[in-house]
Amino acid sequence: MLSSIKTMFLILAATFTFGFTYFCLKSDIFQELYLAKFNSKLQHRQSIFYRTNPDCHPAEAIKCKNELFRLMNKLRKRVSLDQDENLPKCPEIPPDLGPLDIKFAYNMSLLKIISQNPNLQPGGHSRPKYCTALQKIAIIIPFRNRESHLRTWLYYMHPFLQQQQADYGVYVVEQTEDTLFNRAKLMNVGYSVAIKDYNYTCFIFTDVDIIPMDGRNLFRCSDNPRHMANSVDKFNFKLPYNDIFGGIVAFTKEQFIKVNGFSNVFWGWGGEDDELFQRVVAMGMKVERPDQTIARSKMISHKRDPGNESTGKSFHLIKKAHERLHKDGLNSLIYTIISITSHKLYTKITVDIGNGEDASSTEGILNLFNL
Ligand code: UD2
Ligand code: MN
Repeated sequence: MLSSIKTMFLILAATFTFGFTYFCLKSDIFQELYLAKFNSKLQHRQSIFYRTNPDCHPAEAIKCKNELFRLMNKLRKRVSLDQDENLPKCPEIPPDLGPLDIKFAYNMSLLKIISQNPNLQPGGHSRPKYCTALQKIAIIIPFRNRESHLRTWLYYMHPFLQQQQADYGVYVVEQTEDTLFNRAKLMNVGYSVAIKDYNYTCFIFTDVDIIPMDGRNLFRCSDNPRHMANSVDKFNFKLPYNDIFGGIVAFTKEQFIKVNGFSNVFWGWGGEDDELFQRVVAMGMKVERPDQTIARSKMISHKRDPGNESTGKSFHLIKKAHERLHKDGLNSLIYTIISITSHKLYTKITVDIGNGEDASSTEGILNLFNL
């Protein structure tokens, strides 16, 4: 009798321990704790790296940067992105897509967004469960001081991308210094980091404040670079001018390399998008755009951010876009990664991209590129 009570007790205890362990492993809290530990390890590695490589700071850092990447990626790769390659291909057009109700009134908490997206992997990655996606997409967002916009973006865009059966990762690229914002250079940094993270085939560069209003606006790359913010409420759902190329653009890896990425010398608001358009044309490509009804999008209304004033120099720069193309872009990109951290909803890249001193005057910029 005593021994059967003992056995029952043991079975109960074992079931409880097993159940509890399973629950912990699955739960958000555990995953968050795991990530926090993982991130602190990452930062620790970085600080050791900088201590033991005192010369490794800004400008001449290309060699060191690669070494640092190698170290950090070794750790980050532990968060597995392996996929079962035997799954069937996903359909060209995912099912059940249509108009979406987008309102900016919510005060979204990160925890709520996390709980609504249980299938996300650390770093804001996701891919369809039952099929192999047609493209592997990195979403790159330039960022500084727009926390509430980012929350709104994450709230709407994770479900949007998952509905589209996308295999994707979200990269938020934050400029650390208080100096003039450089959206284009941040995009180049996002591309350079993401390409080392996973075998992405498509790069979508998007503002943090634009949300598509229809699931049929497929976040995909095509035979030519795509402009996907061609029907924004702010512009009455029309193109304000023909060559506009701002807001959201999509490039395959090959297309982005062909144009040498964005220019790095556009500090402050404006012009960098038009310059990229010129690069696309100069390299013999066309710009594609989705149907304007399907591409309807909402932009969160906002004032110009402090630190993103227009310098009035972009006009001169755009004029010389063709000449600068091969010397200014991915192949001349200089930056220092401060940290790369895997949040549940996105990968955050904090970066020092300099302060544009080399480009503090139009003459300075033109001299820099011998123009
Ligand atoms: C337009 C373009 C945008 C860009 C910009 C000129 C459209 C729909 N949008 O948007 O793509 O070409 O003009 O540079 O055509 N940001 C921060 N913090 C800052 C400043 C900017 O996070 O302090 C980021 C953020 O992702 C933002 C983006 O940069 O959405 C563009 O800046 P903006 O929203 O101030 O520019 P906007 O709305 O005039
Ligand atoms: Mn905006």
